[in-house]
Amino acid sequence: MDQLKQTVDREAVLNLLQAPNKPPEELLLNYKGILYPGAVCSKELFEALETFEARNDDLLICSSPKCGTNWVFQILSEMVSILKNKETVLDQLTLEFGNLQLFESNKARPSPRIFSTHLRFPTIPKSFFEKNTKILLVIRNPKDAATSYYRFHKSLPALPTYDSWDLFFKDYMHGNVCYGSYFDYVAEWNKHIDGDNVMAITFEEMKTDLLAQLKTISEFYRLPLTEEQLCEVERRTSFASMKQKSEGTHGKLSEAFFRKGQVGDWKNLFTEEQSKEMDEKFQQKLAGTKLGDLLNYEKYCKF
Ligand code: PPS
Repeated sequence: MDQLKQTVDREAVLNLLQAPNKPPEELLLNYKGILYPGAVCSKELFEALETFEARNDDLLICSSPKCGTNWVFQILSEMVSILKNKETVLDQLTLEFGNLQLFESNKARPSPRIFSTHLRFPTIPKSFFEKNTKILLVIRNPKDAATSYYRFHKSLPALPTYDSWDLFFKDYMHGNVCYGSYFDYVAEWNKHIDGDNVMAITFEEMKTDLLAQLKTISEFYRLPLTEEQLCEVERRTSFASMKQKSEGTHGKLSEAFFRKGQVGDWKNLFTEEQSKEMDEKFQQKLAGTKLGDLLNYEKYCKF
């Protein structure tokens, strides 16, 4: 039975991630050659997304898994709430999660809608580009993204479990994980990063100076927050603050979504050999590109 038929909100999606009700062989859905979490994604929804109608005032967050989606969602949600004088945060709508009923209810939501997605560039509904929706691309250094993703597989029942980091590393490097290759993801975006409606930010820059990044984000979205309001957003979206609230926002999955929130945790997991293998992949795919430079690989990805 389709569990989402009864409830069409984010809580239902979180419940399915926690208790997927699928045998291990059905945890992954292969759609057009890319893997997805089968507990919350379906072919029907992907087909429906092709005709999704975006709005100019939607806020779209794009990121490869484990690069800071939930953090940036919370930031945008706090910014919008503060400007609207509301205490409640908005619902996080993940484009590709849910069923057709949820898809329909998302269509009717009032503006501004905040969507997040891990979809690869070619599968993002065209209408976001036709409507000139502003898109925030969040990227993170691949070593920490891989580390976070591996830990996530251990703590999220909806994803297959790996017996070892070495096995996960192989799959990550070959793009045999949900949403495919990190390197292809960033390389695809690199071809579309120059438009006025797209801005890229990095996890590492947010960790270094969150307030400065909040200013940049609010200017990009033309959200006229005062210095004081930006400081309030900074306070509410620190790792400690989000982790503290996470039982309310993410229920039983709070530990899975808010783990360490650090830069450089990869050094506790990667071998020298694995580190070199990833360095080579970075050289091949991203070195010298605009997003490759933004990642500041030498600073964040060397022992
Ligand atoms: S997901 O599941 O793909 O949507 O995950 P995503 O939200 O993109 O990324 C999860 C990682 O982001 C960390 N995180 C934060 N770091 C710093 N500050 C704040 N406020 C914050 N919120 C989330 C989260 O802990 C995951 O990283 P790791 O390295 O696993 O801790």
